[in-house]
Amino acid sequence: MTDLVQPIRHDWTLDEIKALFAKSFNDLLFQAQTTHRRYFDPNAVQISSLLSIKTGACPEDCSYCPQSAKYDTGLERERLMPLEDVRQAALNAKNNGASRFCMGAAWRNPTDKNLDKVIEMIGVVKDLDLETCVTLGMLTRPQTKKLKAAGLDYYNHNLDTSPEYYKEIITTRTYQDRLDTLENVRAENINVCCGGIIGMGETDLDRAALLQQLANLPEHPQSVPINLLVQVENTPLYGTETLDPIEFARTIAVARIIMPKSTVRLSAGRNDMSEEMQALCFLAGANSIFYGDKLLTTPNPEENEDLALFEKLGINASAKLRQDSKETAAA
Ligand code: SAM
Ligand code: DTB
Ligand code: SF4
Repeated sequence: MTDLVQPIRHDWTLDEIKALFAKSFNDLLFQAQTTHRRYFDPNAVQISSLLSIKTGACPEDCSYCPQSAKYDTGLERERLMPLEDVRQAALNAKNNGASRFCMGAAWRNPTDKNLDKVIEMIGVVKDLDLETCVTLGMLTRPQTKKLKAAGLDYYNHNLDTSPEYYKEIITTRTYQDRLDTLENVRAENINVCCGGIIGMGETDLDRAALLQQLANLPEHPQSVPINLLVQVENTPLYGTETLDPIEFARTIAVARIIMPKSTVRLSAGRNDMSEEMQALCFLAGANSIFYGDKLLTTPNPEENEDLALFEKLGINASAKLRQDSKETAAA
């Protein structure tokens, strides 16, 4: 192992992470790409499609989110989607080439009744031979047990930002609440999908501290979504100064270096990114995207644009990124 490729560690100090961010960009990208090639096929990118199964009217106050009931973003409040509509959306995603289907609900946490309905949805998606992921808010241990029994492959629950900046962004649940849910998911051996949002007006130090939190979890999340804030009118973060694209690429590179075996997803925000910037993010070690013309409520690039970009870059859409992973075991 060269010292460019770091072992799996859970004791990253903030100074070490800051030192990675401070490297010359070429050196940082070289290290990230070298790390990436140690564990992954460098030309394979996993693609997941998203569906909002319950949109809007969320009681939480996440200041980035168009689905919070506290902000008037013009979203219609919707009820939980009927099972047949979910099946149809998953079938479309599969026919378009997605390997994983992620369902999101605008809840603080699911009620047990709602969880049973989501479990039926997981069943119909699995019957289509797609990997399943859900993001439903906070979960108790009995709820994670039920999801495991239903065969759920991934649970998405983000830390969003650094512990320090967190209170500027959300007041209705704590950082510790998030860590507790992640622990419940891990305890059932469900793959963890956990990352954050950058471009929310946080400092360089906050970005380093978010990555430190992720890398120092007891296990690295199997999937790490790095979202660029999608600015939605009438949310408190609308009008935040936009993040320098080079800083975004650096964040992907540092995530790749310190969580070498995790899938790093270039997540929300691609609609505002040039092809060159996305190519830079793949070079920095991103190896997953959200695929399909809609995220949960906001636009994402059209499928044909993504396929054309993959073609130009010689990237293959692939469900299998590496041999030795818990992820492939779950697939
Ligand atoms: N309500 C559940 C929760 O918050 O855990 C699940 C759905 S929530 C929309 C899932 C994640 O989407 C959030 O944790 C956040 O990281 C991301 N997200 C929401 N709004 C976003 C935005 N405007 N830009 C980027 N990411 C966003
Ligand atoms: C994640 O990290 N990003 C996705 C997913 N997990 C559920 C959500 C992005 C949402 C962007 C804003 C919207 O479309 O509502
Ligand atoms: Fe609700 Fe999730 Fe949006 Fe926060 S991020 S307001 S919890 S839907």
